[in-house]
Amino acid sequence: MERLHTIYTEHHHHHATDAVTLNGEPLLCKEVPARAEVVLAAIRAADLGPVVPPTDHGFPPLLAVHTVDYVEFLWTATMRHEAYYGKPGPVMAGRDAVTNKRAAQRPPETDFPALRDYYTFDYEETILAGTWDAAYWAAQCALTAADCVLQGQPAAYALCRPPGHHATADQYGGFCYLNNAAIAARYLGTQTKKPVAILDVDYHHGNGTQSIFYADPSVLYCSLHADPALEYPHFWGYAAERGAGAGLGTNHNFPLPLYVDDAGYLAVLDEALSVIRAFKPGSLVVSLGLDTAEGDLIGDFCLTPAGFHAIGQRIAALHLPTVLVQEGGYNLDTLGQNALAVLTAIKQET
Ligand code: Q9C
Ligand code: ZN
Repeated sequence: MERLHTIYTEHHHHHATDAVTLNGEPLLCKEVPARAEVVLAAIRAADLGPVVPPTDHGFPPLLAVHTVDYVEFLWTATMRHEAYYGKPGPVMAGRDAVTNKRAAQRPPETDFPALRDYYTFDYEETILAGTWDAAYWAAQCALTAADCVLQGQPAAYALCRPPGHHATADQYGGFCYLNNAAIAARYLGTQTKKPVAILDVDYHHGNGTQSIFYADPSVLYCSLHADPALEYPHFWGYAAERGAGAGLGTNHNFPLPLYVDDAGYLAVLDEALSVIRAFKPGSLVVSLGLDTAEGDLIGDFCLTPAGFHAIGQRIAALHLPTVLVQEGGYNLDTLGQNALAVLTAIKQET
């Protein structure tokens, strides 16, 4: 392929996780704006292809994945926080967040702290004044990348920030608010009327994506990730989770031991790719986390740039229209190089 399009917008800066203090202390969130900027700089330096802004698809494709009450909460959370506490946020989940994993009743409108904790499974998360704007436009980046492949390009890359794969239909967590990959997958399925496969190579299990499509036979979810017995998100990502109802058999988890290297990773990736081939999808969405890299600040895998290049080659060898969606990856010294290793392989092989 001549030119691999990158979809990028500066809106992500409004989710300014590097500029937050809580009781005088910095937030110390590793999901920072500089992540997107180092990837963008690497793409520009290598002249990978055009960098284009997202087009606005509005709310319908977001609401095809997320509930309207959740979207409304995210959109208004910092305003509601200020109205309730009489001072501006950030919105920080409270300790009740962790109790909300099972069926629960939505608390009354007037109980802001309970509502806040109802909509997250993760008490370390925060919603800032600009989080909604950044999350909205990240989802639009994924949708615009989907448009590129719908228009006939073999692949396109959405440089999404914040990431998305931990976000469920109605809960945020793990740095994720709107599930960019799920939104793109649902949109591709609707537009093409064909099954869609999602390959999630982030270090963490994409519990949000899994849950959104768990009973949906038209979307295959395959994920390689650190064993949830040892790693976040702790409660999801086991191999026994195979889907439910009509979607039984369309969810495949490949938990891996810590410190897995290129060879160990690629052997299991080949198993996942066989599952995807057998599903005969019309298109592919890749949740492209790069926190599997050696030296990542959060992940404990040991993938090298050569490993990332091989991942890109194997994805390209599927010969499917492919939307790549940026997820995790936290070492600013290697993130750009590793993204480029995957993306140049996709560009060369398709
Ligand atoms: N104290 C993504 O890579 N942090 N999210 C766990 C435990 C959550 C990672 C810290 C990591 C979420 C998109
Ligand atoms: Zn991750």
